[in-house]
Parts: sequence; C-alpha cells; structure tokens
Amino acid sequence: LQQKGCVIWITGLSGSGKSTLGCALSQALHSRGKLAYILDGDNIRHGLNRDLSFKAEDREENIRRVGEVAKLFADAGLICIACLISPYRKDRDSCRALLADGNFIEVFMDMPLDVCEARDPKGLYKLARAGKIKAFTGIDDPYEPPLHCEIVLKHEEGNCASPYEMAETVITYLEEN
Ligand code: GGZ
Repeated sequence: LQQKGCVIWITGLSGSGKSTLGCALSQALHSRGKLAYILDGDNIRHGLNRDLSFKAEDREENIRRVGEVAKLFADAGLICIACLISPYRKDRDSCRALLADGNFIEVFMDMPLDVCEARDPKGLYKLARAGKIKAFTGIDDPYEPPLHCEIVLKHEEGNCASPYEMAETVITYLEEN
C-alpha cells in the first residue's frame, strides 16, 4: 500500500455542507483506490465525545480529541476527513500543529449564515432563534473563519457548486500538492 496519510479538516457553520462534502470526497477517493475515513462531529458526539456539551471548553476538548484521532488515522496512512464546525481558530491551529507540514489541509465552507439558516436541514436554527437551543454557532455563539487556509469553497449566489464538484476541487489540490 503506497499512500501518504493526511487530514482534510472541513470547517464551517451548521448546514454549510461539511458532511455532504465529506461523503462526496470519501466516495471520490475510494473510487480512485484511496483509503479515506470520515470523522463527523455529529456522529462522534454520540460516541467518543458524548460527555461533551457545546460550551466553549467542551468544544475545545471535542476538537482536541478529534484532532488526535485524525492524526492516528493519518499516521496509519489514511486520508482522514474531519467534518466539524470547529468554530475557534486556535483549536483548528492546534490540530494543524499535530501534523507534519503539508499534511493538514483546512477546507473552509464559506457559506453565509442566512443561506445556512434558510436550509436549516434539522430545524436547529429555528430552535436557536426561539431560544430553545442556547449557544448555537452563528446565532449566539461565535464562528471564527480561517484567515489562511488551504481551500475556501465559496458560496456564489445562483451558481452553487455540487458536492461532487467541490470534492473534485479538493482532490485537484491533493494531486497538485
Ligand atoms: C452548534 C450544534 C449545537 C450548538 C447541536 N452549536 O448541523 P448539525 O447539528 O448536524 O451538526 C452540528 C453539530 C455540531 O457538532 P460539532 O462537533 O461539529 O461542533 S463543534 O465543532 O463546535 O464542537 C449541529 C449540532 O451538533 N448542534 N447544538 N449549540 N451546533
């Protein structure tokens, strides 16, 4: 098996398409014979991180643990795709620091809040606006967009790239770097 492991870290608001991109990317990699594995915040919070809430220090611990697990996958030679809101810049940077240079690829789902909120796939924004979920990212909890990340997937009005097109953008980056 000749494959260099790495971590593709997808960050962005709830409803910005992180998990959808993660799945499309994983499929595209598998179809090229690459081993990839998804770590999804929503799933991990039901298992490994079920003891963690959404207060700031628990989000930090959530990201720290997933960063360590992602590093283990990368050490094992897999392409680890992490899909978490990961709202704090310093926490993402700490995960980056665990990997060798070039092996942490940060992908920012640059999707405006109003678009995420209009999509509201799980009705969570509605609950947050009604005060039924507290500290919801983008509503009453911060999101710090990356200042320097490897890939920005920008939402263009009326010209929305499909998850497959976005996955190809990431794969092109991997091939060229
Ligand atoms: C943000 C929340 C919250 C609050 C529940 N804030 O879009 P989803 O529903 O399916 O995924 C979100 C998930 C966020 O988990 P992460 O582990 O990615 O978050 S973090 O990186 O900030 O630790 C959302 C749901 O959990 N969810 N309450 N208050 N998202």
